[in-house]
Amino acid sequence: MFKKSYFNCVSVIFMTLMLLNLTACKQPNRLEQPEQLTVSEGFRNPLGFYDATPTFSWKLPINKDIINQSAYRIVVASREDLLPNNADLWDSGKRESNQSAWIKYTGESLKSRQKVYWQVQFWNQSNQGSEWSAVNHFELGLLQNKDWNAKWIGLNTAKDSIRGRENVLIHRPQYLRKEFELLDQVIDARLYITAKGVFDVSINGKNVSDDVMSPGFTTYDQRIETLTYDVTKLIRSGENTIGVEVASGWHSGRLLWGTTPWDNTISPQVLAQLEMTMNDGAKVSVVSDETWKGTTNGPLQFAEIYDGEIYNANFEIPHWVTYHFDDKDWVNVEVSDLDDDVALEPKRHTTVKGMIELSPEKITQTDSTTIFDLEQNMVGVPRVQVPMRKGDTLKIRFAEMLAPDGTFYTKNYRSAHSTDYYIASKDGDIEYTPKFTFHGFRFVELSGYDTSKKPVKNWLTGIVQYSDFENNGTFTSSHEKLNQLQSNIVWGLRGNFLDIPTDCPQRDERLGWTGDAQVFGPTSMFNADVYKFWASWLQSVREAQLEDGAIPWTVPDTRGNKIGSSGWGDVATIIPWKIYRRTGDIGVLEDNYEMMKNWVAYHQKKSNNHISNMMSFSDWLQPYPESKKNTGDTSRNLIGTAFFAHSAQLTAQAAQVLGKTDEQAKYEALYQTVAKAFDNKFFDETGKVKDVTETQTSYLLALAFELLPEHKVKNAQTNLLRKLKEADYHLRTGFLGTPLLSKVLDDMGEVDVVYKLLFNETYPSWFYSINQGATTVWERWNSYSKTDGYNTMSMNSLNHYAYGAIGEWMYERIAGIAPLEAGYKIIKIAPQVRQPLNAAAASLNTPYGKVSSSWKIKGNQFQLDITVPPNTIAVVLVPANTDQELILDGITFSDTNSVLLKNTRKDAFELEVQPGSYSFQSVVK
Ligand code: RAM
Repeated sequence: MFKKSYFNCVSVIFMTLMLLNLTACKQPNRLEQPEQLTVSEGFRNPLGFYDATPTFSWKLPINKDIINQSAYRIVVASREDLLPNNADLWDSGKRESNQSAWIKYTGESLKSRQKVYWQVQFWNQSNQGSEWSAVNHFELGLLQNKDWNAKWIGLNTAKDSIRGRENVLIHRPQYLRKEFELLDQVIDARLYITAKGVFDVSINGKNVSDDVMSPGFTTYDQRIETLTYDVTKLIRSGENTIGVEVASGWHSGRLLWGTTPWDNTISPQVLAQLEMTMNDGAKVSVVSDETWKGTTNGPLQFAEIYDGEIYNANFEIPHWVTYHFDDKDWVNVEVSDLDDDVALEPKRHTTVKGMIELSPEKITQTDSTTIFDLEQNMVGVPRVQVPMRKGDTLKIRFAEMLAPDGTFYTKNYRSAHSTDYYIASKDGDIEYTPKFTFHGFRFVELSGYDTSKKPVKNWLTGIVQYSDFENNGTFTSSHEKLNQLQSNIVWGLRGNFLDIPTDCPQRDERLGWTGDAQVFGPTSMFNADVYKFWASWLQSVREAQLEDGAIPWTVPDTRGNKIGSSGWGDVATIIPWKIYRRTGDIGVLEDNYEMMKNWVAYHQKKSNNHISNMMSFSDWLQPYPESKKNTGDTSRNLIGTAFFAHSAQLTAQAAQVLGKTDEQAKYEALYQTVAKAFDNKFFDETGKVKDVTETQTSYLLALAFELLPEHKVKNAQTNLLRKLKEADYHLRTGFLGTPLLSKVLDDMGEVDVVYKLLFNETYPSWFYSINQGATTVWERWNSYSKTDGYNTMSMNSLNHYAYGAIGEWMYERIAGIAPLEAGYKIIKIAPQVRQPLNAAAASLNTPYGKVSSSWKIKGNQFQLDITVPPNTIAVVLVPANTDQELILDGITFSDTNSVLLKNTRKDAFELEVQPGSYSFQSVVK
């Protein structure tokens, strides 16, 4: 009996295993899992997330069996163990769709603090399913003001009435602390925190994060961003202390035009809420309230963005963020309630951090000072490690460049003192990194150190700070100066993406100038993963938009003068549209559509019979202005009318994408009407500018924005070429005209002329500044020259990204990667091969994965290597003498499943290419 049942049991197990094996064999192999999952504008597993109605995106793995996606399924749950089969928040079900980015969440509504888990699987072109992706997650921050029990706290630093530069009220930095005891073990702890000002927080003596200048710069009178940190590991059972340092920052500090419209007499304040879950499930919280104490008697005596810091080590407060610290000399904080009309919202893009460290290449010593050369104009702070003598003051000065005699050139900082001081409390080595300021510099001058010691390079490190984003693309070529230009563009981006897009990072300005943003935004999207950065700033633009639709000159608006400028305010239409083209995410159009319409309405209000009379900074800093004005020679009204038409056209296009047919027709008609008025007013019958000064930019605007009737286009193009020829093929364009040059000439078939302009070595040109030693893009084509020294104008930034706008054309046309459909679902790869280049290459992370194009030419042998990401298709133009053969991956080309010849042009093979990597060779000429 026993024996028999034993036998039976074994056979049952055996049979089951066989069966299982059989079913396993029958199951088709699952494809590899999707990768690089992100939510909303590209966040990876965010904590303190802002978006309760997120979108989901993923990328298909690279595999020869994966060409396209035919379907997907997303599952979302409140606990990881519920996935994939018991998703309690949302199960999209299997959806037939090739969309693998920006899928809207339509599940249960999500709330503050909620942790959400999700994963996705897809099916390929032959309906073969993939493995489930890894489980990703996000955790929402505090979404509403009512989630806060904390109060704003701080000391009244206004009452000291200290006045600084430009007579602006100075707030001494504050140190705020609170002790608390916990009876039990903490299993989970979140710190929600923000400031009116900028803060740095630590718990039990340990820094909570390496973020700097948080919470960043928003329209403070409407919205302040909040940060969320997982501090579980910093909190212990028993005695704990939290300490916050807070300084003026953008909120209560000095900004151009004196003070801020949100009133810098308000002393900096902190809002903090520490929420803990204990071992037994109990919730305990510690919030900023009247029980906190504070002092301004700490080492940081002064901190201003423009002017720098004063750190006096004699005032250091050892152990002030530990429990038994005696704070009897500290005072109770003042407390105020939350303002109902200022929304507290989780930060919606990444924080600023020290991203790169630079070491000096050269040092030059005089008797008592040493100059360190980082060989790169950068933005951030220094870390100094120097020997000092007790009581001495280390003075740290900055400069973007040296005067020809080797002395410091700081005139272009204007009123920004941009100097840090460290006062030593003892003999010996000190280490200091400024906390609540930043500088734009390549050179650092130190004085006040112990001169008995010989200065060495490692006394100084340059810490490059910018909003924490990743590279999104690369561009290289066979031409050293073009590569330097690319590097200057990228450094301009790093230097001016410090929480908001700024005009410049070093002088008494550093503001969100809308025109500069409009001009450089598109190029930034190639080089860096900045969708979230722009989406966040666009929220500030929406908030800053005035009743009548005007967009302030700078956002956040620091001037409050209630008027818009054409070409600047058009950031409202141009950036959302450009982001949509790059990402394919219609969310950015949905969010900004009302703003676009309102801006067009403002244009309308500022026009008579559709001819604009709007204020404008015009073609800012055009070289050789006859008018001798910064605004250049192009008619203000011509510029305004051109942008009116263009913004109406972009709004029509946005309406079309959003399916708003009536509005599309309305804005399309408006665009046509304004274009017609523009043509009548500013162009004669022969396509020549009339009644106003004829400039390169007047033709560029007319052609770029398609404002002329068909029969005048050719003549206008000829006139533009004449103007260029008159200038010996040099540009005569400022901020608004320059970005249009390459596109307009390219559309005219004049790529040779673009190359000529781009490779010009003489003023005004991109390489001119490179020849003068530029390591970033300059505000003026001749901010400095080896022969004449510095431009004498006070407005002379050496880190101004606007002219870096040419970068878009370098990626799209020199390397040749452009979207044919929004988001690069269809890609065009069509490099423009011209001397003096023998090679160029670019790669770009699209929503579907990395696309790359790399070409080289030797004699008449041309080679193009490309990668097309999964779930896209590419139209590739291989330049060639098409009488000669085309080689694909080493063998004579004939149609394959992946590459089809669509057209044989005289000078190129046009191919349709499926995802994968390919190498083409052709004979040119
Ligand atoms: C300057 C800024 C900026 C420009 C405005 C009009 O002060 O630096 O670049 O947009 O003027």
